[in-house]
Amino acid sequence: MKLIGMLDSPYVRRVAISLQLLDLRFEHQSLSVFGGFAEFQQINPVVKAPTLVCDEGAVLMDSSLILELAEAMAAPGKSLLPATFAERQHALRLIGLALAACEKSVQIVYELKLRPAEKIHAPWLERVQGQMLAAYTALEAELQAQPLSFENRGYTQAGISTAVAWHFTQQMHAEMVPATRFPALQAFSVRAEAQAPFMAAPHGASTYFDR
Ligand SMILES: N[C@@H](CCC(=O)N[C@@H](CS)C(=O)NCC(=O)O)C(=O)O
Repeated sequence: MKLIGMLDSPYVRRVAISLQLLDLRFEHQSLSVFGGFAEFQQINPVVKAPTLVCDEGAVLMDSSLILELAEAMAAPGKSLLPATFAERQHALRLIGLALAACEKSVQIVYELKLRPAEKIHAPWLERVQGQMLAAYTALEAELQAQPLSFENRGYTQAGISTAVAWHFTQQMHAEMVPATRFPALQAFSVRAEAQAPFMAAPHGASTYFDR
């Protein structure tokens, strides 16, 4: 199967890291939804990153749906989601907060980089910034109450999505979300970025390389 999209997208990155941890082999094509729009259209006319081209030919999009398929493809007993109800509920809350933080961070990028300066709508930008901060404030409180960990290869989708979201926002909008105000998230992110599956899929324009 082939994962399409650039690793500067937190959605593409969470999929690239998760596929490795689920022991699912994949090729990666680092294609931009902007600079590579026409080429992307040939693969997926909707031009959404990530796109997954399955071995059977199906073209999937949306990171959570791709990860749902990946969980179904993984060997029995291999999963990034906890099995018990209480732990699953907690994991889904963290993943939801991380995805909301990603969505708001990406909206801010589009607002600031795609629109001409005179067309930026300040009230909308303020609202989205507030939502992004609310998501990180809630995530920080969750991590303070119950720390996430990668010790003993304890990778979970909640951990991956939280770490990827935080790193993305720090790359794009560090001034809006000062790391000093979110010490648990910052410390967890530093540990996550030092892990092999994260280093193999670094934020940016490069291609995931199967080492
Ligand atoms: N909910 C989607 C969001 C994916 C998304 O918005 N990706 C961006 C790149 S970061 C994209 O495809 N942008 C192009 C567009 O929406 O036109 C997911 O989880 O995959």
